[in-house]
Amino acid sequence: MSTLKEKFQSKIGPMRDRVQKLVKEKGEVVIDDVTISQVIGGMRDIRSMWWVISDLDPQEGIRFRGYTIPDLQAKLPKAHGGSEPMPEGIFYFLLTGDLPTFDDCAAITEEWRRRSALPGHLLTTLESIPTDTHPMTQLSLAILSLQRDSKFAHRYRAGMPKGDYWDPMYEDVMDLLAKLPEIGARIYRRSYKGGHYIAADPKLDWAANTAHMLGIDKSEFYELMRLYLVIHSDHEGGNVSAHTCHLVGSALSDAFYSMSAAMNGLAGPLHGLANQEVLRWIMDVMKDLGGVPTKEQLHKYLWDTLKSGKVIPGYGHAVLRKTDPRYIAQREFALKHLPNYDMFKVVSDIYEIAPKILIEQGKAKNPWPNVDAHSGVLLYYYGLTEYDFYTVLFGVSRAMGILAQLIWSRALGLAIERPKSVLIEWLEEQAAKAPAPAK
Ligand code: AMX
Repeated sequence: MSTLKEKFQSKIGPMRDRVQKLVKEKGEVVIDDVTISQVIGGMRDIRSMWWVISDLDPQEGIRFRGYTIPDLQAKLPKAHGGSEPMPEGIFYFLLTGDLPTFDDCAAITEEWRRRSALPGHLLTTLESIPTDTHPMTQLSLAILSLQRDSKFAHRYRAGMPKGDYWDPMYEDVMDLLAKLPEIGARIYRRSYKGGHYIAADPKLDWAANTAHMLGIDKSEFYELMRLYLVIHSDHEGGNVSAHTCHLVGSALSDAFYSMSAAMNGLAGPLHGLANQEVLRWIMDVMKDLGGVPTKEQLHKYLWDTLKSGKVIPGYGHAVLRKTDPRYIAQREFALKHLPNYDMFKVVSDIYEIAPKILIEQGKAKNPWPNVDAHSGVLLYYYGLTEYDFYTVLFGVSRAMGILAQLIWSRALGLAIERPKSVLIEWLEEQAAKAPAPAK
């Protein structure tokens, strides 16, 4: 058994005890009220899901098991010669709650390398998809095709006690994470590089190998991939991709069904696809205005975007009410590595102007940028210019968080999700019964 698996197993018992005690002794404690607006408005902010591995504060942003992004940039192991944290480390940390050593990370790199070979039926599936199909559709189909080999599904069919569910789930998750970089790179190379694939380099870590198989062998881009794959990994449980994975998995669908479904949600323009939309919008700005616009031109362009009924992509958030720390981490990377890049200047100018305009417009509850407002410019700078592909990289990273949670969900025997839906007549009845508001 691998060290990571043993370490995880040692955490299950204490957490099961903690949950059982809480439910047995305090299960009836009321923790939230729900309004009609929340029911109609996307269930916003209703506290109704337990997430083990991260928590999102509206003001300060994401904390991964209590640690901020700068904390983790300082504490997680770095690849030799690098200064950004390794994704192997965030996965270890999210799953176990313990900070890994460099050797722990290296063991995961090696384990994922061993599990990384793509089966023939996945390659056949990919080859059957027209290359102009959106990369996210290709990703979802590729992941789903791996379901054939799910260890969880096979063990469940053979009959397995509930207490063992976590074990084959862990195995499936490790298989899937190991294969995702090559799946992503294949989608990229077949869609944009004529199907000329690049073999993995066994000497490289998971993130650097992703960069290498995409065809960008620059140490700075390796560093960007490490940072990118760490910061996109998890954003608590209520966002569309995380919640989808959680919901589908709650029916005891395996990791491949759950992850493929999650990617279909990530592909929405209000969620992960926003990173592609940001780049497309910036390219339009620079094309329409003949290069880097003046601030006055940008001001007008932003208003024109809003007046045409579109959103400003990369701005706003369902939970956050401040600039996303994932944006800040990427901005710092840009200030260090590409401070004079024209497109970075446009991104910075938008950061200066867009919040004021959104505040003036008065609709968006959060006028500040989210993670997607900055990721595209970094990828573009290093030569990854095909922005329709960007959400695939988001998905490769997001897999680490939502699949770590999925293992926990099976380890804890969490129930099938089944919230109660209601009819408009019932809501109107509740409204009629409520006391009139004080004048
Ligand atoms: N530009 C223009 N209008 C915006 C806006 C933006 N960036 N963000 C919010 N609004 C509007 C909403 O469309 C809504 O308008 P409506 O009343 O006419 O329907 C109003 O402001 C209130 O919305 P909200 O409560 O502030 O946001 P929300 O929780 O409903 O939605 C989000 C959040 C992210 C979907 C929204 O801010 C948005 O569409 N942003 C642009 C797309 C984007 O960047 N998505 C990525 C989010 C991060 C991620 O998941 N990867």
